[in-house]
Amino acid sequence: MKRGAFARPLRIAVSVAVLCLFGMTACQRPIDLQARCGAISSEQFPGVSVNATALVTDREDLPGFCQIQGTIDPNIGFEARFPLADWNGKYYQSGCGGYCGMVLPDKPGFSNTINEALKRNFATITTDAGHEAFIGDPSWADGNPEAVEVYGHRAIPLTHRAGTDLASAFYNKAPSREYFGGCSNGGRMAAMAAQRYPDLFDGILGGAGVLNLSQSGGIYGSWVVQSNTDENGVRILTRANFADKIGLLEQEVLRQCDAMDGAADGLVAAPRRCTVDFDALPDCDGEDTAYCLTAKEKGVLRAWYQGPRNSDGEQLQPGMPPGGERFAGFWFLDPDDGVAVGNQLGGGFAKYLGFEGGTPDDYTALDFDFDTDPQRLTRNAAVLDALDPNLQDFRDAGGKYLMWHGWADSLVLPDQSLAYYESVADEMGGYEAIQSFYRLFMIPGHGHCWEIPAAVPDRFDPITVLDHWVETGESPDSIQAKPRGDDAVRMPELLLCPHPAAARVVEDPAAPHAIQCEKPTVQSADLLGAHGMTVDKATDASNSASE
Ligand SMILES: [Ca+2]
Repeated sequence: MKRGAFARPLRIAVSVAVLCLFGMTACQRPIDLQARCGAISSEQFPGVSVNATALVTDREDLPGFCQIQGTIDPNIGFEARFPLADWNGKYYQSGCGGYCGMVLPDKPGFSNTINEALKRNFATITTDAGHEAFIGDPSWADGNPEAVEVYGHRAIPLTHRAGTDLASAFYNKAPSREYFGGCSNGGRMAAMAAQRYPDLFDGILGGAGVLNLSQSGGIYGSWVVQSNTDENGVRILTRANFADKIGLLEQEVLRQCDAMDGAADGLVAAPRRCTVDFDALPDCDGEDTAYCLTAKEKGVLRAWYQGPRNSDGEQLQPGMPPGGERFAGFWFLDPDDGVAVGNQLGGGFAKYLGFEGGTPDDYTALDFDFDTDPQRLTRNAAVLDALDPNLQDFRDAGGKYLMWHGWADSLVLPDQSLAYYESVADEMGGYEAIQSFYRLFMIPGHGHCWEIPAAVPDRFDPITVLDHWVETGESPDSIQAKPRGDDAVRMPELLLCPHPAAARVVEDPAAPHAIQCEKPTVQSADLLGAHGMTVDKATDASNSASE
């Protein structure tokens, strides 16, 4: 925001002034954006190679836009989409998921995508973060520290410079607001933007951030793969043998865990309070059907939900959150002809990004040693992990940061966002002190970045929420989540609350069954303790909230 606001408008102002000297018509005539689109490819932008431009006006789902494709130094593939009419004056830059490597401008929804911003008339850009590969494959990182640093965080300012230069030239006007939005690895990039580049963006969206990528990829990722592999190296739970059992498992977990948050309402809102008893599920005696689990299957589930431990029984990471069964199935059950994306993401981390000095060529996640290897995951921690709790510069620059994470996310554990939010609160004076610029919404029943439908309403428009926050300064006190049209959900809508507030039914005869967000009481503070925070801190939050 700030840096660009000084540098570029000067150049633009000069060029407009020169045009005006030669005749007023140049000053008054609206810019012909269709002509500008083609002309962009013949202009020079520092560090940018424009390879192709096109006018796209035949998309039924999108407003007409100028499509600009090219490369940003050192090797960042990008696509920018600038609306041809009714530009809202603002810029939106998306992150990318997994290990990136693909330019995905037409990915649907709000996760690491640009079309939803384009529909709202933003000038948009998305990138591959500096290398070409399938998003589950990190082998490009081997022997390429520059690419790792670009992927880790440098792609953020390099893309910002290029994207805002292009937009400023295209519209002959610098953007009035600049936003970043990402989920999963894009959520990690969002945190990096707030931590390392605090003056670039007026607003940041960060969902399901894999903030501690080293431990998440190395420890949790390896644990999920190892737990689900037998002594012959064969995967135990697969799509073919277990996908039909997910419904049974999901129902049983809901039965056991729903009421643990204080309300039997179809929401598992406090999954860390619930230790699932898998013995309650029917055993397969003889015939293996969709209505029973084998002893081996139960063994995998116990390990998955228990989470990584070393041989002393020390807990290294949390386990899968109860309530995330359908999502665990989506991410970790291998199809017949390949490896599920979740297994790829975890399986490759230690090998290509985690260990100092690399690994033998035949290393796999099955070789990860939970006693000795966690402390070896240092190779790229400094450039990949987004854990700096000091957001003072971002706050002082006026930035707003909207973060969310699903309580049913079994791919990127939700505890990461809670732990980071708590660390920022600790660093910067408590929850009340950071709510003016940084809010976290934990979403019961929400999986990972809306990639597959949830059992509860979990859809909202984060761009509009953030934009309203930035433009008005009014922090979002709640968010109404709704189902997508074709989602089969257990309730019509869901009220999301900024942590540590929680949704509560209002005890008001005039408004029966109304729900609102309430700051924690002593009782809910105990609930928060179960979410992975200490009870003392949560109680402190309730005390300060009542002052
Ligand atoms: Ca409940």
